[in-house]
Amino acid sequence: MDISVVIPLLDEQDSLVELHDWIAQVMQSNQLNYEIIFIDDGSRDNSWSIIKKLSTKNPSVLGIRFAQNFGKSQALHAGFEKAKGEVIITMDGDLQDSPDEIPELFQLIKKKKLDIVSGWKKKRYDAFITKNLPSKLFNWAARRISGLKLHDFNCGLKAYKKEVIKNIEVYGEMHRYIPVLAVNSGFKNITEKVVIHQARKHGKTKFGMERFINGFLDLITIWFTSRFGKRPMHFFGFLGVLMLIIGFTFAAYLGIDKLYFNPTGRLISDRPEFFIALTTMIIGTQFFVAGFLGEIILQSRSNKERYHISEDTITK
Ligand SMILES: Nc1nc2c(ncn2[C@@H]2O[C@H](COP(=O)(O)OP(=O)(O)OP(=O)(O)O)[C@@H](O)[C@H]2O)c(=O)[nH]1
Ligand SMILES: [Mg+2]
Repeated sequence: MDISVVIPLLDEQDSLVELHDWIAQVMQSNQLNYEIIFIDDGSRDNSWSIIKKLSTKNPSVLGIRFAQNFGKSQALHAGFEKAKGEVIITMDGDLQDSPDEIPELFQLIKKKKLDIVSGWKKKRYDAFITKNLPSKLFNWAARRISGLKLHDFNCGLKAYKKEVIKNIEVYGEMHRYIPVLAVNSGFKNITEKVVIHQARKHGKTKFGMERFINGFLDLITIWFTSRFGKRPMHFFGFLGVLMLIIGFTFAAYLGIDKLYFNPTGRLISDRPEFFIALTTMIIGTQFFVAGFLGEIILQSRSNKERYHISEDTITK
């Protein structure tokens, strides 16, 4: 199997047949072995019955149906689990990504030995204020925080070498950051390719402005987990120690001052230093608790999740 096309979708009944026919035609004319995996994420329209019909007509069509809406990342994850192709291509189900890009993406991964090729909708057919401008800001922030120089994190059209998707866990709404997750697991050969983007023909958009806010929060999570995910105590312990040092310094100052220099002066509990000492010590302790909890959670995970072995490993 050369290619698995993974298509997560929600309520895209009007696009599916055209999308399927187009992909099938591209695959045939390029003589590629393929499968199409549609993941219907709890659609309330006729998407699922259309997928069923397509799969009886074409044996290369598979369908996964979620019992309710679980989100695009979960859909991608389910599709990745099933995918058998050497190269996995994800695309949107709304015909905005062009299947004509598939052969070139496939060649890039195969010939140039790349891990990921990420699509870049350089010329977009979307509203400027509500979509393009926030998207530019978002991508700028994502580049700064992740250190990965991609122009278009949100693009649904991406191609992966099989090992990549079998080695990373997409969860929550992390589908935007699969390349970042991949880099964090040691897949460094990532590039981007300008892809054709088309205006939405049928149906309506599923993501509003909240995607940029959620996307930004996810970015902070990614930053944190990539740096300290495997050693939470180094992060929380550092902050905890800092807080406790501040707290103990103030407490010692108050005690020495009271005992030796100012025994008849103001009550300790009347002085602002007392409250600084108190709060920083409490916060410091909480940081430590957070660190310990993090370490305990980490211990309970299997060792397999902690590293990924490169293909170059010597086995005899
Ligand atoms: N599995 C799954 N797929 C979804 C969900 N929401 C959207 N999608 C799919 O993700 C793709 C992108 O969603 P769109 O709403 O088209 O987002 P967009 O392309 O940025 O927005 P438009 O330009 O307005 O189309 C489409 O194929 C949707 O069907 C969801 O909750 N679960
Ligand atoms: Mg779309």
